[in-house]
Amino acid sequence: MKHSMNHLVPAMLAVGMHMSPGPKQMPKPGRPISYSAAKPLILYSDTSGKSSEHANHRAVLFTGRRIHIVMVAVKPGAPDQTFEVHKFVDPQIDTPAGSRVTLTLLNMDYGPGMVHGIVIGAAKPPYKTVVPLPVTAQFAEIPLTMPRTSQSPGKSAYFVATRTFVAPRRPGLYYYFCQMPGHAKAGMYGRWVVTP
Ligand SMILES: [Cu+2]
Repeated sequence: MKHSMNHLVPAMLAVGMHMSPGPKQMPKPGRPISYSAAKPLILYSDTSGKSSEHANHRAVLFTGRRIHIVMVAVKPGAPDQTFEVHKFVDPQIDTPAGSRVTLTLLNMDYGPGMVHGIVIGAAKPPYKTVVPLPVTAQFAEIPLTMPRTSQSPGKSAYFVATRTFVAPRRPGLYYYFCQMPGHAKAGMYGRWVVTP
């Protein structure tokens, strides 16, 4: 038994390395990054996953066991209190059950109080000003992240936060939303679907 396990480990590592997608360079946690350092993250966010659109339903599907998703909070030009993924505003995000998800939040918003984070869990809309967060009903949280530092996007520094978590093993409908008081209520949320 032990012998066969030893054989499995290098194979699993090789698969993991081979299948690990994501932006080539990730910023160091806690430090703001320049616009030029943010650009590859924006490009990755705009292009990763497989998008689908019909009527006013927009979804971005991610497949595989290891997934990297970059969500932008309020891209310049996007409506207030929104997330952008794959050039969609607040799209549905689909990830397979049990997949290992690395989620990066890039806050591109500007102004006092334009602090944003992400909670993924069972709490469903309509939301109150403060969304109660029972630990048992959420499966991931990205802490509140500061807005950009300058009115000019090109001259700004940007704050980024990344967390890795395992999607629930049970397929189902969840939601992602911003935990800053008032933001989810104002529409800063979307569906997060755990697919079989
Ligand atoms: Cu927010």
